[in-house]
Amino acid sequence: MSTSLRPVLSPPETELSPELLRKLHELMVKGRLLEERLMQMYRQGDGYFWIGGPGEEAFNVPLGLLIEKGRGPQYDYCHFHYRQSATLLAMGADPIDSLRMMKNTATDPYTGGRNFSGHYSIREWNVVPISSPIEVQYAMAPGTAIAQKRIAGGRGITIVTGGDAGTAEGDFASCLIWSSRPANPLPVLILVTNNKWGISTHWQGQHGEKRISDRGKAFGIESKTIDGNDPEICYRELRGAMEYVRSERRPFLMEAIVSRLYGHSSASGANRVNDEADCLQGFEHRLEERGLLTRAQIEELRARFAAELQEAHRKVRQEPMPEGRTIFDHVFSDRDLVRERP
Ligand SMILES: Cc1ncc(C[n+]2csc(CCOP(=O)(O)OP(=O)(O)O)c2C)c(N)n1
Repeated sequence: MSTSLRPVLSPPETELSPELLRKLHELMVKGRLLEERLMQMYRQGDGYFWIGGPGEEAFNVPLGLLIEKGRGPQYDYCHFHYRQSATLLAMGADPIDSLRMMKNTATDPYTGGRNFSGHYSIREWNVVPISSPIEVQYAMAPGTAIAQKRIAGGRGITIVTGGDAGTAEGDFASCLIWSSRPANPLPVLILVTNNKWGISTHWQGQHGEKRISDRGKAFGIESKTIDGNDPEICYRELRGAMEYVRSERRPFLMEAIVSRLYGHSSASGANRVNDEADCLQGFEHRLEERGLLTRAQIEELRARFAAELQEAHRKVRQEPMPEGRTIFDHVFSDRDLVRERP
């Protein structure tokens, strides 16, 4: 597939430590295997729908490692979209819970077995419920950022992610406008993972602007496009952008060019594509060349995670589905009031 998109290359900066590089790699492998297991579950009838982020690990893992997680406005607020499983893993989520959400078991801690795969919600970490209608998260993000701005000395920021096609929605424009009002600029890190597709519509026919990040310029928002397939670039650039938003209390718009390795979702077949760069393969070659990992160590890591996920799958298969009486739990703020209505 041809594309006219060229990421802006980052200037050389300080090297990341070997420990951090191995950690990034380990989480990227874990993230990829988790998605492959979820797709397998869907194919085996242990789930109704798959959507996730295989191909975005080089961006999503560094993001998760850099987030200041916690509850309340002193910590980062996360307004994510549905391709963020590797970010959650990097934040410390247990992979078995993603399997539970896939299987819609009552044990799913994110939605009690009531939502699609990839639709996380974690109050303790300020992970706002992920929405199926795309892009609404961009309109909500300024709200938490306003709360964070009001806190004197606060370093918490709001982080919002979404896809390239969704930037055509008005919610994205609302985010740019509300984050950059001169009277009250907001600490929002506005992220767009550009995989060059909106389900089956290619980027090239839809965007008059050269880069999505260019749209920030009109609002005076610091903006950048980066190579989202390179975890070292992603880590450094995200770290820099986050530090800017944390200390300046102003917005930053970052576009990351990523790959979509299994199509849009199970609705489009979830088959492996071979014409897009695989960030994990590229990173592994680099780590081998630098002598930081051997092929045998990489294979051992994969085998270990694959066995763990297989075991988790077996366990989740035995877990109960939610009971009918819980259907209104967590949907309305006052369940009894709703029940009393005629
Ligand atoms: C408001 C709304 N319109 C349309 C859809 C159908 N839809 C689901 S995903 C998607 C494509 C989104 O593409 P993009 O924003 O590039 O994100 P990606 O899925 O590629 O990461 C569309 C149109 C939807 N879910 N919500």
